[in-house]
Amino acid sequence: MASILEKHDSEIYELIVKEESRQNGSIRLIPSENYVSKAVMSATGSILTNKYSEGYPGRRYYEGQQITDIVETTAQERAKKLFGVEHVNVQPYSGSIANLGAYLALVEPGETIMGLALPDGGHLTHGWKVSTTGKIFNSVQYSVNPETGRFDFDKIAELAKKHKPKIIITGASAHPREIDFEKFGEIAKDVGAYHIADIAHIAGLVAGGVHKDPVPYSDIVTTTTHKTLRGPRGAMILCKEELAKQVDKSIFPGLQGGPHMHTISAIAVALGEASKPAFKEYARQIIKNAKVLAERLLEHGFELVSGGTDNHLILIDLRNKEIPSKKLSKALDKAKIVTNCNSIPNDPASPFNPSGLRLGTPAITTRGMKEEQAKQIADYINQVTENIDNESVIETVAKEVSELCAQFPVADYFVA
Ligand code: DSN
Repeated sequence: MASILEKHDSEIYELIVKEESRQNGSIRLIPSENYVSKAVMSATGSILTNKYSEGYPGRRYYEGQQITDIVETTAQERAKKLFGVEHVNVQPYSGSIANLGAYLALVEPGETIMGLALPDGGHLTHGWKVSTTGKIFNSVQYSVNPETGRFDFDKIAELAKKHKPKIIITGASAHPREIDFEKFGEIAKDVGAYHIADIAHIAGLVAGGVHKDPVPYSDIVTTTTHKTLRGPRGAMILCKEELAKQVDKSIFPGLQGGPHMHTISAIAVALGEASKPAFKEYARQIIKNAKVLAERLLEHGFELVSGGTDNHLILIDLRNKEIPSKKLSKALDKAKIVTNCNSIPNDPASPFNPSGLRLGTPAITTRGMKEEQAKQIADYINQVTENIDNESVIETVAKEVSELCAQFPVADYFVA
């Protein structure tokens, strides 16, 4: 496939090869990123991209659905089994659409929803003011305790009682601790709200049995498929049978046209991979690596939001280091360590140059790195931080990172 692209469009081919080399030659710590298997990549790039399939299996608007119906049903069945749910919609193009679709399946625009504020680790689509979800709904935002970085359930319950939201959204993009979906479920029940759990970041941890399961405590679960779950860029909505019709209608025809069958087939492949015992081990190792990375960073004097991690993610509070996070993330990028700046709870700084740096271990764990390498990575991060203006130290770290990456090769998934 690669050689066809090389002959047909060498400009794009070369860019993809360069990006592959960048991904393989760097320590990728952005917690929402991963490396998919060759099999997932192959399904994503398959001829299924040629097909339109508006509707759902057995009820399509165009003909020629003999195979696509089976592909979609297979993805649904695998997801139902893996997450133990009654109904799954595998069509959302992204997590943002999955979330909007889930809200609109349950409530009308103008009604009240309540989600975690973006600077406190929430997601734009949990009702943050610049997102459509913060504009078309009456959005109330809850926070974490800025001192502890943890949820204060009494305060959240009080806020829910005051505003009586129709939906409470849980889940996060930058929360380093296990989320107690049961407690959130109780708060929602007490005020008569639906509980939607967005498990985009932790879906692989839930599937691997190393994070509390949201399914028994929520009405709808949304997730992307490409983070810890290690599938293609896509999303799913999981729910009880009684909500199936309204969820499906909300996605198609409510928000989308034809589903992306190539993506859906790759989701099926990823779900198959996630149901294997090796995936459970992968999920366990993600957390072990994150814990060691966090402990070593603490030893180097870094402050971490909530003091550590229970999951795949670490949020460094850089204020004591007095280094702008953008400066550090750029220096780390030069050293081939790829992270992202992130707001921290109660952040005094701007969202484009906030006070936090977000790290995660899903991608390094996929390439086989373990505790020893996680510790070494913390040492590199410290070395760059301590020598932020010293180009030669940064170059030395970059060389060492290249050598480390060479010892943990990523499967040659494109240039085959
Ligand atoms: N952009 C994703 C992340 O990095 O967490 C969330 O959608």
